[in-house]
Amino acid sequence: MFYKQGQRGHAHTSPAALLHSLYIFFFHLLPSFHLYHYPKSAEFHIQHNMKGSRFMFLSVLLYATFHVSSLTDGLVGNGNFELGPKPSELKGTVVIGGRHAIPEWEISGFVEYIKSGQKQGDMLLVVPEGAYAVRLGNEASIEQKIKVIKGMYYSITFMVARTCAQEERLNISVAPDFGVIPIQTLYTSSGWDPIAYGFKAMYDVVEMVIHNPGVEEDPACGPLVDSVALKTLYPPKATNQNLLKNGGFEEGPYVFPNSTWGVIIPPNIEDDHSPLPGWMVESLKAVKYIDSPHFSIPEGKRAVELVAGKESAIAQVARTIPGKTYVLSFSVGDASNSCEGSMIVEAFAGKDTIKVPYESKGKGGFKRAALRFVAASPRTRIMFLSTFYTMRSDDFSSLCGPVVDDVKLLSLRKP
Ligand SMILES: [Ca+2]
Ligand SMILES: [Ca+2]
Repeated sequence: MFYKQGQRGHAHTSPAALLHSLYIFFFHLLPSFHLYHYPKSAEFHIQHNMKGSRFMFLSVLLYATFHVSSLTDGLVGNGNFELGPKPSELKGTVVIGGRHAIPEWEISGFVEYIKSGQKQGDMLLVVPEGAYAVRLGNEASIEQKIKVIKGMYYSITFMVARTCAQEERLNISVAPDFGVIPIQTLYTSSGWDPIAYGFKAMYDVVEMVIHNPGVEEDPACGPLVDSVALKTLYPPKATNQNLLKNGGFEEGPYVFPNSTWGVIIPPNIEDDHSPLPGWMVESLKAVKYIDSPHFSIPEGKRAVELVAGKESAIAQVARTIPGKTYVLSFSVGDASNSCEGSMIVEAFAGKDTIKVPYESKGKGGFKRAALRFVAASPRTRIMFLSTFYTMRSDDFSSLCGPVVDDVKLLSLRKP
């Protein structure tokens, strides 16, 4: 079940091929138009200084083809909830205006529209983005239909905060998949965790539902949600340069450009629909996905930080040939986030293991390590975890840990 490379490869190449043929088509048909730049999501853009019917024709066609792309790699419609219900649709903070009271969303159940600075009891509610967010009471949900490309992989990133002491959970679903995300553990001292969820689009239009399955006595309990964003994933394949997929973690969920917290990849994620393509997050707790604008990264722009000791692990199952010798090499470092002390990363390849000590001064840096092993079966589980829990020296409420990046698995020709 861990190998669906054919599908993934297809999903990866077809939009690019389509873009390319459209580019060629328009380049020859309309030589005065310069398709000068491929932007982020679908890598496509046109100049805005055009006029006339040909431009209309072009834009209509492009809109029809690329509307989906314009929705990806960023907030979904009103994903930051800055557009709110009319005053008549609110009773205090409670949305009473029906299913469509919050623009772009469909809501049901006890949904509150929260303004930054509002108080709940003696707690001041902080909104992570802009001035507004929503709170989902017992059995409340928010839902949005999103145009996607059937067969493609996507990740959703959203900000969530719990409000009551009880264990809270969120059920996020994009039919037919769903995931229940525990939010009893906060990974950031801001109180808001950016959380990622991955899915494969089974339809051209999918319904993304964020639902609070909780049944608390206090209806005002229930998580706050803000900044819902979507990103297309291009799951990388294993190659003869690396038997692991996405070994550098460069392909992953949307990271809010202004967020200094990284993104939480929640636990119990299977390879098929991981927001971190190729990788599973095993055991009880999350790993953190970090980016180079805000953290020290050993290779490229992205890496993972093992923030929950032995309770969180990332893993991938690689195809191996029994009896053959392999080398698993990787970088261990720190994210330059005041995460100091003696760290140990444990790497596993099937039953073989290596412990890699790393002395972190919390200022960035990394070292390479390698584990040589003989494969015992056609599939070898590669796994990483941190031996210890670590806290940031500047913030004792934030978990942190060693960074793992640039993971390579190669077979040795001469064992
Ligand atoms: Ca907001
Ligand atoms: Ca990397």
